[in-house]
Amino acid sequence: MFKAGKVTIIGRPNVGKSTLLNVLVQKKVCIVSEKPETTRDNIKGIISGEDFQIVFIDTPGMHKPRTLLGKSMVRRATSTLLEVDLTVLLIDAHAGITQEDKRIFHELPQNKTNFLVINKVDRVDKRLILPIIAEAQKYPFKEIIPISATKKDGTEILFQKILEYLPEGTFFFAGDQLSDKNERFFVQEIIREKVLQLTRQEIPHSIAVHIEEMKEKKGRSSNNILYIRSELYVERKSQRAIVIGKNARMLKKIGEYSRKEIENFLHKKVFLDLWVKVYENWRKDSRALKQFGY
Ligand SMILES: Nc1nc2c(ncn2[C@@H]2O[C@H](COP(=O)(O)OP(=O)(O)OP(=O)(O)O)[C@@H](O)[C@H]2O)c(=O)[nH]1
Ligand SMILES: [Mg+2]
Repeated sequence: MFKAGKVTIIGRPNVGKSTLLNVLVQKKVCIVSEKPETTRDNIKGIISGEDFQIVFIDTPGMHKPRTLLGKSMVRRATSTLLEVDLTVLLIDAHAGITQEDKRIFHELPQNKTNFLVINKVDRVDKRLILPIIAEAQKYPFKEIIPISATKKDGTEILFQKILEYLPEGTFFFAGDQLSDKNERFFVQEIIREKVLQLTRQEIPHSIAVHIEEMKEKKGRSSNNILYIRSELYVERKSQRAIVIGKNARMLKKIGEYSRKEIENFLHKKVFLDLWVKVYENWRKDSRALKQFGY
């Protein structure tokens, strides 16, 4: 029997949804950072075997939105609930089951299969996990599974349990397809990840990356080089100065880290041309959101 299904991973910001998706599909599809609200779009990660195909969906963290971008993120996450066979509600073992987790739980379609997955168990004393499981048992979850996504602990059990519940079906995507997103999207996300990792405070939230151009050019030797021109948008002039840094040191670092990962990802030599621009309050501007694909 061939099994096929869609599975959404939903939960508060920063609980490890993107990390978990990458582990489950055994590839880096989604960017990860220690800052909340990293993921802004639904991203499908696909894994296919001889007798199965699972389409996992990584979603933006569910939070109380303060901007138009935040609203769009939460709407996108919620919209996945309708299209899937199974929902993984991910929580953080360190925080336990919070009020917000309960609110998200009440949004889950109760006629479908819902799992509660307790992540980051490596961060807490094992004795603290049992009370969380006991509390979770008051809710109609089909399975309650403790894991550590970063340590890949319990993730194989989770994968097998998901497979067990999925219906009989056929391929949604070609067997070798990894995601529903294209190269341009991945390049944009890799650059955004490096900015998130290298900057602090409000910069991670205020950054948008836009790929202007991606084009093969003849390199100095006869080998081709992929020329990528990308614009980094921030919301204020002061943020622009920070992203560029003294003697453009920060921007060089962002460029260097990004280029290395893009080259690894695309298996191509890359020339990365980065420009930092100001788009005042873009997160509250519907035209900007459209332009940036949010
Ligand atoms: N200790 C520990 N840290 C983890 C684990 N899983 C994820 N993290 C860390 O938690 C942080 C957030 O991870 P993400 O995967 O970006 O979380 P997310 O839920 O996708 O976050 P948003 O996209 O912002 O909603 C990162 O620093 C991860 O390395 C885990 O099992 N154990
Ligand atoms: Mg994420």
